[in-house]
Amino acid sequence: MFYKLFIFVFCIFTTSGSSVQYEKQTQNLRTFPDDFFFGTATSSYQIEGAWNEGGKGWSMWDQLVRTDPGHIRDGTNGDVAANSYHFYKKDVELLKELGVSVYRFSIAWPRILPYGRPDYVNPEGVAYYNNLINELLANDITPFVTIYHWELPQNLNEQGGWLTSEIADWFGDYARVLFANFGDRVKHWITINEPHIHCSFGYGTGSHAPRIKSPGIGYYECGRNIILAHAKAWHIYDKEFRATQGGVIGITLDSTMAMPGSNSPDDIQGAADYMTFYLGQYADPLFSATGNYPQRMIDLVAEASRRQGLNESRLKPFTQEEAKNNIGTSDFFGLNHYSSTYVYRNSSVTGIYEAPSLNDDLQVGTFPDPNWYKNPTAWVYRYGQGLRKLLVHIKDTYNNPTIYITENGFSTATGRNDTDRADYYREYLNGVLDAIDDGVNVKGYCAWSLIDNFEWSFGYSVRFGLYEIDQDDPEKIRKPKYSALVYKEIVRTRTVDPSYNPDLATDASVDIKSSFLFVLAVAVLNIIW
Ligand code: PNW
Repeated sequence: MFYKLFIFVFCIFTTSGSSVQYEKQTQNLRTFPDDFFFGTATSSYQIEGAWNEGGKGWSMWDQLVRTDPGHIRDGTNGDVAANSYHFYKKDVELLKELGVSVYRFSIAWPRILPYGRPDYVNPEGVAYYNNLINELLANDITPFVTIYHWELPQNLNEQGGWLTSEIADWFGDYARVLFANFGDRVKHWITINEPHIHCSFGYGTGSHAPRIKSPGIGYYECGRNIILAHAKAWHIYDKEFRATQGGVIGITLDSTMAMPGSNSPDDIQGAADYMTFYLGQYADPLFSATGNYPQRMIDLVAEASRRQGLNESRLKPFTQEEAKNNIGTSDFFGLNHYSSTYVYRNSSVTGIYEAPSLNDDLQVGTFPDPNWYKNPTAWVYRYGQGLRKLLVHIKDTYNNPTIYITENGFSTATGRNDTDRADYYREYLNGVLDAIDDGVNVKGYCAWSLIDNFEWSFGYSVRFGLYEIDQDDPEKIRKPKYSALVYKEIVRTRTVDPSYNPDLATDASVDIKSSFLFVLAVAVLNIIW
């Protein structure tokens, strides 16, 4: 009788997952400051699904996947994705489980304004985001809301989208609807996600919606209009809402960290120019005292345009009035960062790029360090010191702004034993600790991404989630990966302990259902026995 009880109790213990084999190292681990937050990030098209439910209009991504499905690597789309439109409470449960205090998500413009303009506001769309925001706040999680993460209403795309300057007004009017509806509870706004990637992929190479290939003209026009639209939304918030709502509003820029491939002056200048073209193009108008593009970039594009026989530069500097309106219009520096690169400039790159294009204007080549680890699925090379260098670069170039890291993450294929992603997070968060020691004013970090999601033109073939989702599962059950357990411990201890090695197989949160069934089976056997 007693031995049966013993076996029963033993089984409960071995399946309940409470046995994490881990003892904290005694060495002195650095701690993240008290005012530094941890969070995770997602975006609406990549997780929500419900593409034609609840009164939502079409976005230019809905248009792309319906008219050109073969363009997506695995032929999939965001029609259902993680189904967060219906399962948003599951996402909030994960955030609780991770112990993070911030959730960065985006609002789908056509879910709020199905035709893009504010003459009709969709009540079901407003209700959905109200529910999500209220659920977050009820769980003590601060919403960081991205107003635009690449889901332009198709209607506005057909009227010129980011290639028309009218979009500054369209965007401002949309942002005002969000401030009016959600600003009583949302105190952190991000206007636009990654202008560089959006303009480069959407209007340069054409690999993202709206698939326009114009790398030397459309790309720059898109970027210019994005800056104007951002500034418009900031001024609307500042004038009409800040006094009563008391929040902050900024932009999220992406940047790779570029380093010279050698000590040659050409490589050094090439790496500096790379940072100027990719980051400075967007950061200088908002964070420098000129309110305009970096002079070096203005000169280089003007020179190339002249050589090409054009009457004016393809990069149109902001007018004095516009520049004045740009200055200081980001309350914080939102930063997305994934990877680093080495840069060279010599005669071998002359004339190799399609012209006109940013690449041709910039005239550099890039290569990774062969020692940087990379998962075969994507472009992300792991080099945590790159993030440190980038943070220091921003501090030194833009007068030490408050920085929030709004995305950072690593790609893998499917599978939950993602020790390489966990190593990535450890390495990059150590880079952040180094940057804090360097005096950088970095105040928060969001891991990209909470859950596996629709990775744009790669579909679901490339995964960035801390939690895995089996795309064939209609319930879209979210299961933690090894990296989720590691991130959770970093958040809990506010340190990066290299020796923490959780046991994915016995973690309590992994598969409560199946361990419960096992215990039940043992109990039943016990009774029969
Ligand atoms: C970001 N690059 O895009 C986006 O904000 C997310 O929507 C996306 O899922 C995530 O990063 C992962 O890709 C990027 O080539 C896409 O350097 C490409 C690059 C950087 C960011």
